[in-house]
Amino acid sequence: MPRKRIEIKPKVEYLSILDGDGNVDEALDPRLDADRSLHIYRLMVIARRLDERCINMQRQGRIGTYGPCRGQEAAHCASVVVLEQADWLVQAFREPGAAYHRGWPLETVLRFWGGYEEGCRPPDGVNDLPIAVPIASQVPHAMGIAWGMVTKNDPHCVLCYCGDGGTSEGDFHESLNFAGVYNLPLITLIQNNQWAISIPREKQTASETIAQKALAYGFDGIQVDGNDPLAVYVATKEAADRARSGGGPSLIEAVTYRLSVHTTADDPKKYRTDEEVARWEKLDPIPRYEKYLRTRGILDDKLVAEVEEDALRDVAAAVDRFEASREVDPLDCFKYMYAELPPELAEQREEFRQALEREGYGKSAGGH
Ligand SMILES: Cc1ncc(C[n+]2csc(CCOP(=O)(O)OP(=O)(O)O)c2C)c(N)n1
Repeated sequence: MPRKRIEIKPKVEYLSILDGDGNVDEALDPRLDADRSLHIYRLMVIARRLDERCINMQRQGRIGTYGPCRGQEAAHCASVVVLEQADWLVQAFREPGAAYHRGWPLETVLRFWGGYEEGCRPPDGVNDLPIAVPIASQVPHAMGIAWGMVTKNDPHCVLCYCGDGGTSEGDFHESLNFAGVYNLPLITLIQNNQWAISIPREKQTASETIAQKALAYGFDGIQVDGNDPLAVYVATKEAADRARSGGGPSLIEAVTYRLSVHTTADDPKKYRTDEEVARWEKLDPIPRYEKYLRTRGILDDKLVAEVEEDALRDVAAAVDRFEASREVDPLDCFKYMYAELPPELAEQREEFRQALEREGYGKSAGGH
């Protein structure tokens, strides 16, 4: 009847390759080729410009509530690029650059935040789930897809995003537990942006890191500087290679910061200080990465201007297409969840249809 220590193999690596000023650790630099390096940069710039435009559009009443990704671009833009076409992406709600990389037209992202069902439709042939706002719902969905892959001997992987707040949901724990037991090809990337609306990271968990939670489920977790595209890329690439070769799941904690509002319905001044924001502004991933690319001779003033111009043009064109194609049937919101509507929803649908008819919906020019 001894009292003894059970030896486990604790391992939580921390990875950072670019420092706060954009200087690289040569030994860890993955030296991505110029095309791939620039592609990540372009994704980050497009995500930022779309983000800015969406906030303005929400303020003008042209879309609904929007959740910005400002400051977090590296976490999704540098991780999504490791996916192969047949891998699956399960988005949360702050990853427009990832969707764009996977082939989602920007106007589809606008449609989601505009409240149109069409915003949930992935382009044909793209193995992605739509944006999902229910917190941590992404993880069991991704885990289920990964389990499907194992049962079908499909040698691909699933990348799933979740927030730090999401790690306090049962969905997160149940899915990681299952993924560990069945050795699933699941990569869960936590965007630890320090706040879940007004709840700080330290009120979500007493763990020193979120990454270490993987150890309890029998696999590895790594914490990376989430504002460092190179560290995010390397950690996700290793996780994807491992998953595709039968090595099982990974948990990546990307330590980042939400520089903007939680959503357009939120006032962060009520719960965090300007000093905190200013500290993180200095670690903005875009200028850091820009400096690195310049040092490598991949980027110069001319190309920066071109990337900016292209991003603004693409976003503006997407806004035009979004606003030119808003003729949808409001009853669509009943259309996709069930093959056959349960009686109470059938009743609601009928009530809604009658209300629209009474109000003459669709009879006047422009419809709605
Ligand atoms: C299941 C569920 N509960 C509550 C909410 C309301 N809600 C929206 S965002 C949010 C905080 C999420 O924080 P985190 O997971 O850290 O992600 P972040 O928004 O910071 O990216 C909450 C509670 C929700 N969307 N879904």
